[in-house]
Amino acid sequence: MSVRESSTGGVNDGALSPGVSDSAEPTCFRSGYIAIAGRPNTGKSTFLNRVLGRKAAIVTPKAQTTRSRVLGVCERDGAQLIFLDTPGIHEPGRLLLNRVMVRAAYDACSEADVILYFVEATTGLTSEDREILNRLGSARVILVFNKVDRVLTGQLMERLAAVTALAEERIAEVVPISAMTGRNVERLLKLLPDFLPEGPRYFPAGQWTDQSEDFIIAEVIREKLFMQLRQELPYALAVRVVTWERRPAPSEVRDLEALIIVARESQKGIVIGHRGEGLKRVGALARKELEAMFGGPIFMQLQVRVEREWSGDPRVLADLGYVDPDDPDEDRR
Ligand SMILES: Nc1nc2c(ncn2[C@@H]2O[C@H](COP(=O)(O)OP(=O)(O)OP(=O)(O)O)[C@@H](O)[C@H]2O)c(=O)[nH]1
Ligand SMILES: [Mg+2]
Repeated sequence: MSVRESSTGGVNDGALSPGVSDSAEPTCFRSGYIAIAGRPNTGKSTFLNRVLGRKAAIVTPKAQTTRSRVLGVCERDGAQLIFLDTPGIHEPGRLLLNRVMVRAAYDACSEADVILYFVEATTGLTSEDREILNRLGSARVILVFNKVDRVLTGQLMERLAAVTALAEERIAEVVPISAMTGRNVERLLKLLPDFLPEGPRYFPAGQWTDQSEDFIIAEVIREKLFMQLRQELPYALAVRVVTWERRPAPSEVRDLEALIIVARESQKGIVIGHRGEGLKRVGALARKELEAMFGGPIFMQLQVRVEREWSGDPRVLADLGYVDPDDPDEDRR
């Protein structure tokens, strides 16, 4: 195990000890899957967005924002890096949605060539993290200490030293970064090709995700709802796109109709807000972002619908893109 930070204690682009990737460029093309896993809210989606230089996954200050695996592709140093951002691993309880989320994270890790396991630099590796790591399949792990912008260097060094002392074979590298500021992120990316096998470009140049436009749009709206609503409500809703189409030329307008699904009648009123103000605010924020994303005007209509117990219904979860409808084994974990 080696720790990728500077000998002066700060996080920079120098290496303290040699690791797998200190050799020259890979001589052949490499490609493979890199799972981004960890407890909720550790900055996994922020990292994916920074690496891709675009918004691939939604980010909020609330835990359990990501609900399904989000794939993002980029090419670096003679390798195609295929990232799988995953929902934060938590104790799922009995709710099917939570079980499906946690399972998506474990599944992505079991398919991956290497796992970036995110912890917060402010807390370090907890016993809970170590339990999760033991259940993550056999791929090697790069332990990522994220949010280093929030810790004092001395504290960071102590926590890194504590992990190094564990000397777990499974942990190939420990890399402190800040996904938010970008600090040390390039350094981490440079390590990755050496963890991947030789292989072809699985995705054609230019393709950066496998998500549909409908899914991305629904996620942007959900992000705005997550940011606006308090307490448990964000967890009680989902978003589904009903219509997404361009009007005939010469119009540049796209029509978007989306449904905000809530579990109870009382939640509907809260989402809509007094005189519809809540829904208007969410709509305005989402439209602004989507217009920038798709480069043109959008005529957007949002409706709120009650679908009781939607988060426990496998068909609804499949419809929302949270589970694979062909996968019969959704209760495995
Ligand atoms: N200060 C600081 N905040 C960060 C950093 N990375 C992420 N955050 C913040 O941490 C919060 C959670 O970030 P996300 O990227 O949504 O975290 P996540 O791990 O994807 O969360 P889940 O999808 O819920 O598992 C957001 O408020 C981010 O802005 C970082 O490097 N520094
Ligand atoms: Mg996330």
